[in-house]
Amino acid sequence: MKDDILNRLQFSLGKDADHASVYDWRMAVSLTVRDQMVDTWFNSTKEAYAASSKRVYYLSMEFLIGRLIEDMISNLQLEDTVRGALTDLGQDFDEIVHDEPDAALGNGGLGRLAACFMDSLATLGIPAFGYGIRYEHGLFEQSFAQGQQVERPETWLNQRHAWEFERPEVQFPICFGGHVDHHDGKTTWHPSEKVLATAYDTPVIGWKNEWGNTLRLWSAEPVSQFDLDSFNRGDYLAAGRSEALARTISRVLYPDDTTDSGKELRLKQEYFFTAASIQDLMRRYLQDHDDLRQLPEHVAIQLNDTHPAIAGPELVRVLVDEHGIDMAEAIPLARACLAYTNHTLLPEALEKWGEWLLGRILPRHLEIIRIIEETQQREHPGSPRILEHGDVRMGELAFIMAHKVNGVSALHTELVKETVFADLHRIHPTRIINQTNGITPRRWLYNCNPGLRDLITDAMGDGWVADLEQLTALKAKRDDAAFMQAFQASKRDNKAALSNWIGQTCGIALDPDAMFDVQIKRIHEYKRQLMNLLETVALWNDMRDNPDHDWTPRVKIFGGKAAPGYYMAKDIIRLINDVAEVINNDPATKGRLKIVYPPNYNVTMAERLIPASDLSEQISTAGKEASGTGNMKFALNGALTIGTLDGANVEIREHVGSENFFLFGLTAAEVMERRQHHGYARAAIEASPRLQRVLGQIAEGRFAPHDTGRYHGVVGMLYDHDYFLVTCDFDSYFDAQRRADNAYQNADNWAAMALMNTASMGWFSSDRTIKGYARDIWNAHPPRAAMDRSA
Ligand code: T68
Repeated sequence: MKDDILNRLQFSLGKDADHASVYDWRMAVSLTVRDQMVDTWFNSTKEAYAASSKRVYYLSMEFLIGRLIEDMISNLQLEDTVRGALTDLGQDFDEIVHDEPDAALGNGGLGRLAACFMDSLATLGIPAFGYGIRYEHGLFEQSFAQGQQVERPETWLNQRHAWEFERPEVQFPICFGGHVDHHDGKTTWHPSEKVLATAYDTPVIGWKNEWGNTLRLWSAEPVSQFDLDSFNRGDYLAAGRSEALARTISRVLYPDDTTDSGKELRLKQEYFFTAASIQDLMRRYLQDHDDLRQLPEHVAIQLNDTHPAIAGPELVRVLVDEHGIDMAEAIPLARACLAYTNHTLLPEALEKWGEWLLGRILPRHLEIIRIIEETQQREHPGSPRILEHGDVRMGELAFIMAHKVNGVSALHTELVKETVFADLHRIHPTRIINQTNGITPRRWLYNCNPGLRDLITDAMGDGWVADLEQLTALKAKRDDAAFMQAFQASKRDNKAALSNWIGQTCGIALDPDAMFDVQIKRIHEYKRQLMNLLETVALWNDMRDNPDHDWTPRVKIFGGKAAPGYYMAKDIIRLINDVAEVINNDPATKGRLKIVYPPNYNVTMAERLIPASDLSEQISTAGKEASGTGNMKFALNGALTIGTLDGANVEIREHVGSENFFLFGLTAAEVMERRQHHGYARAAIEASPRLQRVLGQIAEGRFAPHDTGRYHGVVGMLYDHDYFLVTCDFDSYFDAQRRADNAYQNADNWAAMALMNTASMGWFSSDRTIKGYARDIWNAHPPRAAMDRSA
């Protein structure tokens, strides 16, 4: 390993050890590690070909993969080797690992789920490709200026990406615009614009290096580099214009989660990566098959939300216009390949495109959508329409072109059946199924929490890493005093390490024995960071009123970004920072209450915070969080949840036991019912003196003394249109927090509850989720049957 690293340093980086920077060392290590997985990767491809396996194609606008170096090293079981080699070379392993920038190619849960799925597909040995976009700029970098969010472009590709292989030979033309000709029964699309999609492949190697799949990300390039005529005329800007325009398509990740931005460039991005992926998978299929009617036996295409929903019409277009299959046959053939995952019920997130815009960018696809619409209406008169009020509704399109549609938690799936797709569900009663989300235990326990990982492995071996349900054996350890002591110590160590980091990065001193209460996720009204903050102010008031009470010391940690155009979310961020400023400097609550909000929350920060958490905030308005996956990461790492009956919280509570979960709040049915009552928010505020007082303080400018009107908008919203029922759930939430306070006072009992969480979370492995998709949707199997470790 040492020689390999030095060779790489010399021959790939052109540096000698005496002059190498941390970056040089990291690249040398990464390339060395990468070499070690290439055999597995090649062999997996060969085996999938030899077995003529069905392949899974996971199409996703986002893959929030974060840093890869630790995944790669641990999947290859090289931790000790690499660490040892670097120590011998006088280098610091941890410093080198932390030098890798996060690949932030996603907004949040949806993109991170795709990354966990890639890990599980490889671990299970299911032949699969992840297809997405190689954004030059991932999710923006967040900083705070006087408490307000400032966004700066993210620049991960300013450095070489160590894990990818550029594939200049894998290149497909992608067309836009123009018009369509119908002649002698033949249809021709004459596009007005063309770009090239170039592939970049990142190997995704499963646990213990047994199987490797590919994450193939597309980058947009111009058809011709630059216009030599313009250049020779001296018009240098014109010479590069078409190049710049083409590259725009893969330039930046849209930072709006859960709002449909409806922008032309976004539609082009969606079609760009979808069309490239379909050309690629068709080429692969036609290499060793000639009958396109067998396509569904070999190809499963999963649409991660509606963003790649144009895959339906695109696949039909390819089958009909390029391969001469009848339209009537092509539609069901495409449907048999396609499946669609819904991730949200929020109306503002349901994608739609103006018919006019879609027709201008993709004229042939609009024609095909009309034919799909007619076919659906003929077969199912009265069916909900894809085309409505001048819009193309991508949810309906995805549903109608999919043989299976899935929700991401039990509750969410029921709500999908009852609300957004109620009418389509009546027509296609077996199409909607549930696949509750999961998380990869490799990243979210094994790598991010070495203390707990070693404790578990010492107790039961490492079989749990690829078979997480084995963790139930830990339940027997609750009466083992030595084990419980070590369990508590590992949490304490993680909290001490986090306190150090927060001291260094935020300049705030924390007491590692305080309860670490954490809410990390995108800032959104439905996730109710505001309710958490109001409760914090109420607690502060109570602490000041009763200074002699035996208060449980708390550290409230927030993390998360707001979409740049989401003004209410940005006000909430500013309010958190303003409140933190006042409370953190109040001598009356010193040592009892702190608020920290480290900027630029990302995957790497999650890996730091989650293992050091005691309490996990999962407090969305019931019915709004489709699943949540952060909730699973916390519980697996031994945090207790304070939460509503929303998304996967419901199933987490069933697994860990209601006595190990702090439940509060209205149910989804009660939420819908409450909204019918006129003036529900004012009534709730009137009934809660505690809440009234907090809202009064905020409205008076207690936390913005030089700009007292700053939060009138926020407070006014709570009084007049509190759509997410912060006011209605406030008292119930406050009470649940006090139950958590009391429970925390008994450290041994708290640890026993935490252990029950860790021990009960095996079912939430994304390995279980992927087996569900493979069985119920894809009918895909590992070519090596022996790979099914759960047998
Ligand atoms: C999330 N959705 C759900 N969307 O909110 C979360 N949307 O409950 C669930 O656990 C997770 O998906 C995985 O199923 C998102 O993260 C987006 O990020 C998004 C991005 C662009 C446009 C729309």
